[in-house]
Amino acid sequence: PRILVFDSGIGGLSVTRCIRAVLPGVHFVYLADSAGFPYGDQSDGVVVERCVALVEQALVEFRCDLVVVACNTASTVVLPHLRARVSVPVVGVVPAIKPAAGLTRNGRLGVLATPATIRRPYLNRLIDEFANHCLVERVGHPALVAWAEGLVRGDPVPVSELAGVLRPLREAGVDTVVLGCTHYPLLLASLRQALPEVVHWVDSGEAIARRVSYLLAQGAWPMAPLRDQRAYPPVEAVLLSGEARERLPEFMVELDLA
Ligand code: DGN
Repeated sequence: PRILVFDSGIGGLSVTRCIRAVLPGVHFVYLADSAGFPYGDQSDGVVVERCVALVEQALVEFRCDLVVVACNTASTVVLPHLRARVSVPVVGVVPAIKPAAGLTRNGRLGVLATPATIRRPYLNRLIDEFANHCLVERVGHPALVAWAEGLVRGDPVPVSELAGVLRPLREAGVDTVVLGCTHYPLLLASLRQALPEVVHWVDSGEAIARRVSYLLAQGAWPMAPLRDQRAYPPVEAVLLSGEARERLPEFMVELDLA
């Protein structure tokens, strides 16, 4: 089978890495709407229109069996529209509030996401449903995705500025932080450095990987385990514009996706 993983930028590569860890034989096409990045700044209508058009086009071109919208910001608005238009299963991503609420020991949770995701009512619904026994501190900051994108160019993450962004989480004394944006797992080393007292950093990658694996099994694509890890098919990446496109191949090697 072939899976189309879609994001506005390189964040979905963190999700691709998780899916590939459980489904090593699968072919991946990674599509980043780097020409439309960042989605957090666009209206819902623009995000829906771009995502639907790009995914439809990519499905025709690459004939994939399943789509993963590996972007929290887009998933909140685009999934019903996409499902109405394409005939393959579509998997979206939501912030991992539920598992995080099960992991915290002191009942203090941090949620780190794009400003758009933090503003959306569905985040409050998730918190009401799964974490109403917790004190939840939300931080939505636009710089984090830009820093993650900078990794492709080899730019170091400014850890002291990052610590500044994370200050409300430190002051709230959180022991568990939800990474509610797919770019953020790429910043994990710097996040740990900036906020060493946090015990659990929880993202949605593994849950998505389980969902994808379940759906592929339903569709009767039995997956033979690969004996030789070096036989993984490389991820085919398509970026729509920008500097990242030129530098991506090296970065994919770093992420072990090439
Ligand atoms: N990776 C996207 C997310 O998970 O929300 C954010 C990227 C963006 O365009 N802001």
